[in-house]
Amino acid sequence: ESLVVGKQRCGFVAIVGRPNVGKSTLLNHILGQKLSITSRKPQTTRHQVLGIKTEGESQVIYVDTPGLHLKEEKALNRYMNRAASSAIKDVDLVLFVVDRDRWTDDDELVLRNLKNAQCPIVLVINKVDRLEDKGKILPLIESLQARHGFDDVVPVSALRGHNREELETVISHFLPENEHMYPEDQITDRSERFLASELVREKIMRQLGEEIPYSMTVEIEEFKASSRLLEISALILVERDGQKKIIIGEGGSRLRQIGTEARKDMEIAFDNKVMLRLWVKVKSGWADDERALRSLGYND
Ligand code: GDP
Ligand code: K
Ligand code: MG
Repeated sequence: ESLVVGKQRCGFVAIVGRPNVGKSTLLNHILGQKLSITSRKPQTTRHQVLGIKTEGESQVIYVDTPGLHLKEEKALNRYMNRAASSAIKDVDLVLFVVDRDRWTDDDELVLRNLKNAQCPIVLVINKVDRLEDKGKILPLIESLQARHGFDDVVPVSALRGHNREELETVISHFLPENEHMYPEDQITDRSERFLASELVREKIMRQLGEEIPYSMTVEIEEFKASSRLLEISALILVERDGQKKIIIGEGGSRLRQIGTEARKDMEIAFDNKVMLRLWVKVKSGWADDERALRSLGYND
């Protein structure tokens, strides 16, 4: 009688692509939990987020990245580009996510950046649920393959879950033999404070979209657990007084709605009753001030 014990596999997988192709949606779907915030607004993801998934002998450590983008005037943009470029170093696999048949200059920029990657690259064609003509997918795959020679190509719908398991099977083939780095029930390297601030930021982005610039930020001032509930105070920092008024809304109605939605998500995420207080403050010019960015934790 012999006992066959599989060797553990563990590796880092970077999810890259221009803003809005569905990188964070894909990661959340793979993890089966909301970890990375998503919205229709580009640049919702501002920090590098690790998502960890362990299944049997394999552990995948995903790195969701802020999208690379062309404008570099502001310190915040420079930070985001640095984070996105460094994500493709020291990983075992890159998932290059594109949006079905829409190829843009930003995709081109990301592809150019990938020329420096030392690891295999899998092309993930997302949002296939929105392809009007499914017959277009094969010619698209062929033309992208001819230009780059990807190690594999997988069409998916991150939102509907279509082909997710196939993608995970492909990923597992690229994992090196390594011992697991995290306990099997851990899904992120981020703190609960960080997740709380991201949930508030997501509600604001979703409700206000274009009215609020991506330079808006959320700081958790208090995160206190008592026997019966979690008390969380969050400070929303904006650049101008007009933006503060928009977030607060008439008679505070908008802020209340943001608070209610964020609290519901926090109660699910933290499995606890939550009392959430929100404040809005104007901090002018912070997005262009490297020192202020560092004091808010944007240091890489
Ligand atoms: P990211 O900027 O690349 O992280 O993109 P997000 O994950 O934030 O997604 C951007 C938008 O695309 C959101 O409105 C998502 O709901 C939507 N989206 C993502 N994946 C899919 C998909 O497979 N199908 C459709 N129809 N929409 C998707
Ligand atoms: K987005
Ligand atoms: Mg994202």
